[in-house]
Amino acid sequence: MSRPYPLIRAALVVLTTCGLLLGCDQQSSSSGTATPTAEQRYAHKLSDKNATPATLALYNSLAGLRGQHMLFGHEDSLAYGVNWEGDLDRSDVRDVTGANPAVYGWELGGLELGHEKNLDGVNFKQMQEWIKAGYNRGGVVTISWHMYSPVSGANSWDKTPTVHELIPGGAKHEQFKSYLDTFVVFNEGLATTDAAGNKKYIPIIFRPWHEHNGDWFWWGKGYVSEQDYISLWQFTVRYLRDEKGVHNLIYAYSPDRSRIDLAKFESDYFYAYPGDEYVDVIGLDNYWDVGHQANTASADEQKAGFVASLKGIVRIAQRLNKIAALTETGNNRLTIPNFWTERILNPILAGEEAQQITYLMVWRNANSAREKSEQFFAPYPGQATAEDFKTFFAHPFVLFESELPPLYQ
Ligand code: BMA
Repeated sequence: MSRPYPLIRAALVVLTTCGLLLGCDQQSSSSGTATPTAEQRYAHKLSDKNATPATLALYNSLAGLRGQHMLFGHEDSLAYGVNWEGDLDRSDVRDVTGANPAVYGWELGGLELGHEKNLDGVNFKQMQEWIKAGYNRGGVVTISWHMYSPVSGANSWDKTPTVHELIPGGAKHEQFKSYLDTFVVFNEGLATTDAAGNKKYIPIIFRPWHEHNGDWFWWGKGYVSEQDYISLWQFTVRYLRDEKGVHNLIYAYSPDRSRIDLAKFESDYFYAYPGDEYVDVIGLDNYWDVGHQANTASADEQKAGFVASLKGIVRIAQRLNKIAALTETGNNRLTIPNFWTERILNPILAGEEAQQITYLMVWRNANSAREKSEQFFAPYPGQATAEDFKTFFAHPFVLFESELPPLYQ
């Protein structure tokens, strides 16, 4: 397994403790040893040059684990499960394995309208508590946003062209800013103040405007020009970072695999890419290669496609000195026997490249009684893949929350 970066990072730490050698102006500790700044310590830079030390540390910690470990994540894991709702400290993932996921996905859709609950019925105040609890246990937080259209008022699956009105010069630009402001307030609500009066923000892998190469969201291909999508993304980053001073975000870009031709992976992947200065995580949403109902390819062909798509993002990430992640994946209702080992773990471990992804996250386990539909991507006790999921959990390559090293220092 190749692991170049931990060595580089260790070397940097050694080098940068020698203030005289580098002529840097870091502070000296009381023992006289120079303390490197976060910028000096880390090999991987974020698009936000003023990112908080904890945010930069998280990014570099994930980079440092590459090739050795991959974090497992689950959307809405603590909020509800297939057969339960209302427990404040429970997860289908933990019911099966005894451990929480390492990465917690949360979703903001509806926050922009002042709703108390998101579009899937998760109370935002409670979501903040779950975010804090997961972070305090050492977990990783990632947030997506199925934003309602400020033009039509309908949800994110509405096809009314909207983006052109949101970007600077657009008729709904001010309203869009007020939508983004709701996240600024939400983010403030996650912060704590230390004894010295300094605010501490929770690092968040922020994943806006996802699957934009698909045609199912109003920010998707067909309802927005490539340039306007890029403007939307860039404005989102500049507004949060530069105008609102939000410095705890790691920006994840996540096109959908189903709209990428593997024969021209890079050109398809970079459709409407906002630019290296606006993206930190080279992500991919890939349901297509792991048993999507519309994919008629054989299991072997799908596995090959899965690996090829992961290699594609890993190569891009390596070239750009960023990290790669499988930002969404999963087999809805888990109908494939031994899904976790045969369709996820073994293909990832088969070569050196795919195993450089830093995390993967499966989507939510909808509560069957409330939503009256079967939709789940992680097993629950008794589910057909539960035993196989335990094997996946037990593999040293895969990290759940209880197995995480410190990621924020
Ligand atoms: C989708 C489905 C929907 C849900 C949405 C936002 O993929 O899970 O049921 O409303 O994500 O979480």
